[in-house]
Order: sequence, then structure tokens, then C-alpha cells
Amino acid sequence: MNLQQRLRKYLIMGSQNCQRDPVVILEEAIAGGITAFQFREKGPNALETEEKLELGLKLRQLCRKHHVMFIVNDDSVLVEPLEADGIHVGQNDVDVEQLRSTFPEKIIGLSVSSEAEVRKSAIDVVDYLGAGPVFGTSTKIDAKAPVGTEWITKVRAMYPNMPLVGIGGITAQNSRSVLEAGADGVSVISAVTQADDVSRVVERL
Ligand code: 3NM
Repeated sequence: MNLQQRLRKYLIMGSQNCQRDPVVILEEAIAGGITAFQFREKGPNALETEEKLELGLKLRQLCRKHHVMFIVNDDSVLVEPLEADGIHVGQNDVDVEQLRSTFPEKIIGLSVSSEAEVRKSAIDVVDYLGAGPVFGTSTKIDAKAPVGTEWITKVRAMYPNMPLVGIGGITAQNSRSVLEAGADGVSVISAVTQADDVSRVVERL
């Protein structure tokens, strides 16, 4: 599988997004067919230090067993201990050029929400882009205003060959519009972590 294919169904999750055991939710999501996972322990009620590492190791192990790509969100310190395939950062996190020199071989993902953000970012050193929030989301407290599927189309036009995922408010009902706008995949938190039937929702994405 190339990176585009690996990004097709990309679950992002931390314990703060779960009302059940995150390990069980990840197992169900893997059974449903996710192709990538991002460990994002961030925001209110997120775990820290040893507890964060401990949960990360469990989730990492599951991903390894099932050949699901494992990315860590914005935590350079955890990349090596978790043997992550890569790291995803936002505009206010570590600079991607710095990350690239620290991790020459890792996959680096970057979030972009506007043309201004694209212009000020070293897009040439990243492996994939996350574009959003496509739709309204209440999962990320500091999320920007929704940019719509138009933003996906714009980023695709700017970077015809860049692996690209949409993020923010994506559900089984609207995921098709994100792919049709030009994304290689969809990244999803609440639609999966809050689902009554996790594997069914993943199948339908
Ligand atoms: N990043 P849900 S939106 C983590 O726009 C994150 O960069 C965003 O959660 C961005 O799938 C978002 O529940 C939250 O809407 C996505």
C-alpha cells in the first residue's frame, strides 16, 4: 500500500475522546477496516507522561499486529519509544523543517486550513497534508471555522500529487463528498469513537 492508500480511513483518537476503553474501540475500528491510526492524547482530560506512554504502547502494539500505520500527534518525545511510523503536527506545533531534520525517515503530516498557512509552511518537507476543518466540529475546542470541501479541492489543485486527507466533522454520511472533492482519505474522531457500532461506521466511511 502506498501512503495515499494508507490514509484512506484514518482514525484519530485519544482517551479523552472515548467513553469506553480506547483499546477496545481501536480493536473494533481495526476490524472495520481503518488503514491508519493517530494517537492524539490532547485537550481536556488527556493523559500525560507515563500514563500517556502506557496507553500509546498498547495502541501501538495493536496497530503493529494488524499492519495499521501508526502516527503520533505533536509529541516528538514519543516518536521513538512508540516506534511510530510518523508524526502529525498543526500550525502552532513544532516547525516541520525542524521535525524533518530530527526524523529524516519518518512520515510527517501537517494540518493546513488556509492559503496563508500553506504559504508559510515548508510543504516540500512533509509527506501528507490534513485539510480542515471541512465541517463543523466540537471535538477540537480551538478548531477554526469550517472550510468546506472547497478547501480540499483547492489544496488538491495546488498539490496534485500530495497525499491529502480531510479532517473535521466527517461522518459516514458526508465522507463521500470529501473524497469526491479530491482527498485520498478521511480522518475522523467522534464519528467513530462515539459510535454505537464502531466497525460498522468504519466500514461505511
Ligand atoms: N483537527 P471530529 S479538526 C483534531 O481542522 C482536529 O485541523 C482539526 O474531530 C483541524 O472528527 C479536528 O470529531 C477534530 O470532528 C476532528
